[in-house]
Amino acid sequence: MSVTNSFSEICKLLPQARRILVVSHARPDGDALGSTLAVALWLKSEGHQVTVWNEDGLPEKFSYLPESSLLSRPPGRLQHFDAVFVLDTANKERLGKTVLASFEAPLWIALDHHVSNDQFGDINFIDATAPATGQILAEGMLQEGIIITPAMATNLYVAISTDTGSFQYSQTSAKTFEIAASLIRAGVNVEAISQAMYASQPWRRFELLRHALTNVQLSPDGRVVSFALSLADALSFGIQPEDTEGIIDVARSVEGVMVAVFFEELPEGKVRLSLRSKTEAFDAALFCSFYGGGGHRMAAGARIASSLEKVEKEVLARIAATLPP
Ligand SMILES: [Mn+2]
Repeated sequence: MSVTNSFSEICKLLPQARRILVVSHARPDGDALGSTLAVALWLKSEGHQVTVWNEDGLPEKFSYLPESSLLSRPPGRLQHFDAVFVLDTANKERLGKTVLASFEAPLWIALDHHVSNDQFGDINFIDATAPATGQILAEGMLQEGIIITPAMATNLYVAISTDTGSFQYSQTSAKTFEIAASLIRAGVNVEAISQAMYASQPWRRFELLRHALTNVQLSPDGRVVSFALSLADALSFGIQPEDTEGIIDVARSVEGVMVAVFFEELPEGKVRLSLRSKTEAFDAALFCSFYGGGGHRMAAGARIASSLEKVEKEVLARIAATLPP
């Protein structure tokens, strides 16, 4: 295992790899998918034979990403590659069982911004100060003089925009805006892509939002807001796994709230916990690591094997005990 701190070292290694697999974490978000597609398009333009997988395929709501049809689900039978490029993924397991069972590669390249990244690659380029994996990639590509096509620029822009909560979260910096400006010069249509990202939700998700707004709970001290979604309700709305993404950010928007929590009941007796922190005094990643999860200081998650009621009670009590008086 070795650690590298530069994108150029990755670039130097690539010519020796002909067949390259590009992957990112299961239940992919905009950063995972945008980064994956941007890298795939870049490697294709360099003449590599590129395969792009995600454990959960392409969620319907990301079908607007340019060249998104490059991405497919892993086949479930073993294939051989010269290298695998792993993006936005803190540890191997996050790739998902089927992805891991579907390939062998002598060279693992990991590029990520999760502080919890365990450096599973042969080459690891981890920048935990970056708000998105897409920003690390765009910065590297700009520095290396790689030609960024409009399709690559749009994928990178989506990666950065979605992971920064539309250029709002704590690690959004002057550099983030400079890189975004370069991507816009490279051909991003800001109005069109913003509408695709933020103004194109299906009605079923809006129904879920209405349900959330009706059932959301505020703690007596006004510092913790929480919402629980049962499996029965999820089924009645006919929601897709990606529909619950971002519901928590509506709750987060309440004045005085320090922590927002979303409990989602999953099949097989598990609960998905999503956490957002609005204060330095509460580290969401640290809190979730107690349950075997992880993420970032301001946004993290975990999966807990227990009933929805038990998890709700236990987690809310633990948050109350963790927050400063
Ligand atoms: Mn990310």
